[in-house]
Amino acid sequence: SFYSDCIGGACKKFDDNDNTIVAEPLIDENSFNEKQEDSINEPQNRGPGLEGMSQTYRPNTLKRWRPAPVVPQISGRPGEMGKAVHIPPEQETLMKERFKLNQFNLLASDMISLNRSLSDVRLGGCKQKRYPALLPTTSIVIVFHNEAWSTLLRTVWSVINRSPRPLLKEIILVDDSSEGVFADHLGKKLEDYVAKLPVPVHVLRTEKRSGLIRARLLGAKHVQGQIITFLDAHCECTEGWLEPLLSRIVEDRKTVVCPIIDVISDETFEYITASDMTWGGFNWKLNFRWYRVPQREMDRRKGDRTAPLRTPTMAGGLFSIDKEYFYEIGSYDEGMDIWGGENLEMSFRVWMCGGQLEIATCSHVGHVFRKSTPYSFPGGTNRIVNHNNARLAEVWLDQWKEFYYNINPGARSVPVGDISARTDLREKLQCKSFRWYLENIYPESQMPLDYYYLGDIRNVESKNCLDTMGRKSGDNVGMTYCHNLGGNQVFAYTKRQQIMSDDNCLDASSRTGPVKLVRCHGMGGNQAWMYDEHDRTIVHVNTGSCLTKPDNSDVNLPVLKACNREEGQQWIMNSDFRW
Ligand code: UD2
Ligand code: MN
Repeated sequence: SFYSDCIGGACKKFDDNDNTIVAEPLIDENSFNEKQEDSINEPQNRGPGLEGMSQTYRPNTLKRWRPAPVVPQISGRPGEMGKAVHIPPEQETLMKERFKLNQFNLLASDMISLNRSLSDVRLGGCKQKRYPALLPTTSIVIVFHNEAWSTLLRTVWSVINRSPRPLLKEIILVDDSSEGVFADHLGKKLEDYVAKLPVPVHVLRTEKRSGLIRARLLGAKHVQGQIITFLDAHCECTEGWLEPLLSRIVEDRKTVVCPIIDVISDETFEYITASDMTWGGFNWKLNFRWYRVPQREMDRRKGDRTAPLRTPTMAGGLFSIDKEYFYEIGSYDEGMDIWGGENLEMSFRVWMCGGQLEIATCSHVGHVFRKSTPYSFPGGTNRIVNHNNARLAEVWLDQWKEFYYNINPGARSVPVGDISARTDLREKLQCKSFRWYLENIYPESQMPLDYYYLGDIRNVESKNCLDTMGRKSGDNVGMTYCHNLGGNQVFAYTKRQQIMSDDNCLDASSRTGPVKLVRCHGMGGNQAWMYDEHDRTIVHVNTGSCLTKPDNSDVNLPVLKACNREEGQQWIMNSDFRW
């Protein structure tokens, strides 16, 4: 089973409850295996030295490394080997109370060892892989706002325990002005705690809440390693996670590499492996989404599932990047606040400006995906996310920004601020167009490369418009009065003869059947429609039937019928929007 929904943000339900409960986390400081350095066995997955790489990394800056030892299982502790933790019924009330603090099962997290063992989830082929004997060092940057102590420190411990020590320069924790109980827990005590760790760990604090983007920029400034690796504050790194990331960057320093992001259940903290057959995409609303890897990418990799996967976008939280390249390519947009948008912005920028974005399928890191956000978005969630997305749309999407604004008209009225520094950057780096990106990197995109029309679809007789009514794949498309606001009434008529709204396409499977919204498959079939501008008919190619206004106005469901040239089968696809 793998996680296939959008991550957070606009896909989350937001909860404005006050956090008033103090969690008492269980801390253990045991069992860092100091024997790592003087292990006598030659490492299994360390290959010969690295020839011809001195162009990018001077060999004397690279480190000889050995794989980190396997973290031993602490018997009797809950959650070992990534197993689920079940809370006894008598603690259910407490569990629910604590859940609200972080929007995950904090009680369960606090019961699990900070050093918990996980199983080796890699594909067999990954375990056989050899990596260069010399690799660059990395600094791990983890930003957080109101994070729980146990998840934050379990992230830190999993990095320490599962990274080859010579490659781990330091861990940089950036506290983005945590408040209340989180400020208490993570106040002075955090510095005290990390001072005892066997790896240099630095704690930085933002002066005021700055959001994850600017907090990461602060962390990056202090990085001393050659490669920056970003992680969220509720992750667990598994065996062999780091070598695939670093070795890809050594091969090509303009590569930005993500691990497979596995799922740590927000309910039980069970470690659930994600599919290596999904990659990152996005929809019209500019939500990051996982989609199935198309056959063409499997073919490029010659069917080898252990080979790095070129992904159109990244989820955003977990990736490695060469430090110099991070700045060369424009780090982040400092005008973005709190949360959201920076992941797609970086994805488009990297691809369009000469880099590449990959998922190293041999690297697995778990992450607690939450259904709603525990922290505040000062100024309003929609306002912030719309602001960030509008900035990226204005700078990178060219004409395709209209898909975003049409489906999410609220974003038009949010001020984007000054974007000149970012448009200058695009100019300076001589980045390619969004059309180039759609043609070469993401032809499967939900934003169609070629389309005839984007707007509402109006019936001549009833004067009503097609409307998705916000329904999901498999439901019938609806019809209602035309509101001229876009949103659920925006459709694109594409060169591939689809009539699409975001991820879904109009789809009919019989000559008199209902017309449904179905996930676009791009293969014609039941989703091919011919619009005749002269007759104004929308003909279903497979059946030859015509899209027809609903028979009866209380049903509001358009149907397919034999074509009859009447006005109920005439549609207008040229209305101008009035904003
Ligand atoms: C995903 C990414 C996240 C980020 C986000 C879009 C993964 C696994 N996660 O959302 O990294 O790219 O999409 O922006 O790919 N934080 C702060 N200050 C804030 C808000 C958040 O420091 O004002 C921290 C937060 O504590 C966490 C990190 O930023 O460590 C990411 O936030 P999240 O976990 O709420 O985001 P997530 O995983 O839903
Ligand atoms: Mn997260």
